[in-house]
Amino acid sequence: MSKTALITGITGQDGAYLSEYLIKKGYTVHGIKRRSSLFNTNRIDHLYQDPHQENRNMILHYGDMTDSMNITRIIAEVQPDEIYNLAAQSHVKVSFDTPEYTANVDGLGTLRVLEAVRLLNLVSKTRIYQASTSELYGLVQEIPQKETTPFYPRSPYAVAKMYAYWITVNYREAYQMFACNGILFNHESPLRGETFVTRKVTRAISRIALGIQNEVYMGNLSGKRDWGHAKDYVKAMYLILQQDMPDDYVIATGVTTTIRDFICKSFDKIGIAVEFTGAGVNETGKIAGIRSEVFVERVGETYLKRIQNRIGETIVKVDPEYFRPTEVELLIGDATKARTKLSWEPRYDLDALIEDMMQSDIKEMKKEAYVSEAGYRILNYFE
Ligand code: NAP
Ligand code: G4F
Repeated sequence: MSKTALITGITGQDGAYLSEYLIKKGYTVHGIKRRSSLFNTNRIDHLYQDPHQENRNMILHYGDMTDSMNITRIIAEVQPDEIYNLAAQSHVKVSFDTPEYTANVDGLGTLRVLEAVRLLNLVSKTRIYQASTSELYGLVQEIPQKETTPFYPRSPYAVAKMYAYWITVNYREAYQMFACNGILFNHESPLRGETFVTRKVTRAISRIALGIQNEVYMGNLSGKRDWGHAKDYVKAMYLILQQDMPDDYVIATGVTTTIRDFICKSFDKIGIAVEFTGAGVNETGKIAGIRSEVFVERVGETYLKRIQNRIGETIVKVDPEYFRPTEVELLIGDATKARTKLSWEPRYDLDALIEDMMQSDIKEMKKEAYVSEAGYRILNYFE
């Protein structure tokens, strides 16, 4: 018998990779998507099946984490073996602007899922994965961070996720639910939302290389993150729900890197050397040199002269608008428990992650460059 999974947040980065992974494993995957005035399913369109098709293994339901009745009805209809609760207002900076909404979706949303499973008498059938986060460690109390490290959240997002973490533990202990927290450190991919730092950087670099954008404005460049690939991390989610006993696990690579170094490494992928000088809001990054053969191979000869003419120019600047009222300065995880108990091993290191993201964004942005150049040629023709 194939298993049935319900994924909240199926239209997000992790939802997309997890759906693909579970479908390949023979699951029937149900997902909750929000109503939107624009299409919001582009990450999962390749998995979509027409509702008139028989024996579908991918089914979408309209829903929202703020609507208890809707969540309960969907769980009642789907009768899932596994629920992956990934839906969240997941942007830390945005949570300072929308703290109540973030608490409602990220904190109470988790309670709504757990309580629905309990009220529908699905406790013995349904296993629940809660998308917990390394943001819980915030002002870190231990280096590296592991399952036993005390939490010190530093944003409305992290505080909401702290409620979600403990209500998951509480329902496990109070009602013997198979409910687990995956405490995942930052994980990225070509599908990462465009306003998270890694994707913002790989997109901006691609656009700068192709002459669509002149510079990029960043926030805190000294923050350190433990970045893995989302493809590796969704496998951990699955493994966490396949164990004999429910438990909580840290998922991380154990390597930490500054935002500044991430930027340099990403530029390096296309042969551009960037040099940073100054400090704080006055820190800037300049083009220090270009390895032409690498640039031509990765970006194309057409764009080489333009970028060579920019050597010495500032292309990275700091805008304090991107600073957070309270920052998480250092995250580095110790995933020993996951490695030993789940036999989880990440396949991607940071270099392979950046390679994947840069290749994808260069390809994507070339389409944009081509369209804008074609438009420019048409305009010139008519002038
Ligand atoms: P993401 O790309 O931002 O996706 C979030 C998903 O939640 C989207 O499908 C979004 O729908 C949905 N959503 C937001 N508000 C909702 C609401 N009110 N009702 C229903 N759905 C709603 O996030 P992600 O990177 O895939 O992360 C998945 C989960 O893991 C999140 O809970 C995040 O907080 C957590 N997490 C992420 C990381 C990481 O580094 N990526 C690390 C630790 C934990 P739309 O597409 O319509 O916006
Ligand atoms: O990419 P970020 O926005 O991710 P952040 O805040 O670490 O949160 C992500 O990872 C968490 C896991 O630890 C998830 F729970 C959460 O849902 C989300 O997926 O920022 C990373 C770092 C921060 O220190 C930030 O201040 O990059 C710094 N940064 C510097 N300039 C910037 C920018 N962040 C963004 N988004 N944009 C900038 O221009």
